[in-house]
Amino acid sequence: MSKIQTVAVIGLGYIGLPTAAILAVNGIDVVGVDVNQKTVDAVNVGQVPFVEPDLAAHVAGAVSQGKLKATTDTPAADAYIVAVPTPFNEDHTADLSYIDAAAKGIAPHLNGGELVILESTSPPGATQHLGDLLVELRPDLSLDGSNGKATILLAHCPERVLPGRVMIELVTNDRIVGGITREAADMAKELYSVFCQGEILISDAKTAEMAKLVENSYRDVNIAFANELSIISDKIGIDVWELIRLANHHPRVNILQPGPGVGGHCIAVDPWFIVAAAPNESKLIRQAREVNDSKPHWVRDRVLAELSKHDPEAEVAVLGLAFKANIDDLRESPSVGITADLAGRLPKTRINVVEPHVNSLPIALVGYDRVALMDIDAAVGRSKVVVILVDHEAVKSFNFASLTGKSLIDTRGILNVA
Ligand code: SAJ
Repeated sequence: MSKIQTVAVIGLGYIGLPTAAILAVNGIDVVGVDVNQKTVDAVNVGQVPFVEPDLAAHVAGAVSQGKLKATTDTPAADAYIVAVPTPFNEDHTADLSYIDAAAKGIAPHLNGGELVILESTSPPGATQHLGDLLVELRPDLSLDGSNGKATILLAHCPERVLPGRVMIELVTNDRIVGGITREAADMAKELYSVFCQGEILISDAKTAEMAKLVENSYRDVNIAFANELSIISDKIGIDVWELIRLANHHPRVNILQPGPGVGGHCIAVDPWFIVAAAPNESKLIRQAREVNDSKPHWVRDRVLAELSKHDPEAEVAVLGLAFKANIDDLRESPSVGITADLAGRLPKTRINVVEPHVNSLPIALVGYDRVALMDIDAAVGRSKVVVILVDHEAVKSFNFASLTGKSLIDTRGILNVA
């Protein structure tokens, strides 16, 4: 039985809420803390404010058993898990203000001996920054027992779950636990053992921070390679999907898939934290980001080129807004960017948007009277240029066979599945 009986999870977003729920269904008394009253109210009646398979059942179960509740004020607890956003500033450095706000909420409740875990994806040094702030706010405490002071056990445990598979991967993924001290790492490992069936690997905080950033950069660099191949293939007139399929028959080659760009709040963000930490040394990582960030412009130019082949009244169908298939998450989505870019450049063109996972257009597309959300049959039926941006099941199962006289741009290769 864990020494930790009560956990406060600060930030009830895409990571905090699933973590709170999985701890609660495994017997821990969990209080979720969020600045958003609507989120707090939703959780307290067992509801979830976003789509993630199985999350609703976990939250509803935990709340009905009295193991999970939510509040806007940080309570006293045996352990605190900080899962707040770490967006980047204009200059690509990390904005740690949400971490700082969490520290201010936690500090008054500490007596020494509590575990504080930073889960938010963070630049190297952020866990130490959090620790420095806690000790500044509570000079009677220390991070390592120095000067005989009681200790705050501080660790970084990056989340690595894949949106769409969060409730499975929380349990099955291996986990890295980087402690400011070994004692902190051991206690964090004990807490994660409550629900994690994967291996829990111990390191120091900065290495754990970098491990998370490196995992996402690895993927970003490899997607950039695929995206660059798609542009090269288009230029020399070959099918990139066939090219990758063939090359991947090599036993040591595994090229990822090109797309309209890289979206989401992780892969498109995290590599910048490495670049900011070592700007002159991160050449490949920066270049990959730039390749992926420029892919939406290339897609936009292809749409404009196809549109110019049709009459001036021709309409465009945009299939998918989410940052990847079968989720409702539009954050940092290249598809939203491409659609907004087209809407801005084509004030006279109707843009028919299909996104089966949302009920209304995102803010970036509001205010354009010629941009409308509709079902896929209507959108494809009335449009001369059809651009596939997301490989949602609803898009993949559509019959594209008879689109005579229309231009079809497939950024996800769903028409080329062998
Ligand atoms: N994408 C491609 N081609 C591919 C794979 C992905 O264009 O072959 C695009 C997707 O369409 C999407 C973006 O990349 O726009 C990111 O999607 P993803 O499925 O690769 O990753 P995320 O952002 O949903 O989740 C990632 C995961 N990291 C890794 O796989 C290394 C997840 O494990 C992390 O927990 C998550 O980031 C996070 O929170 O950091």
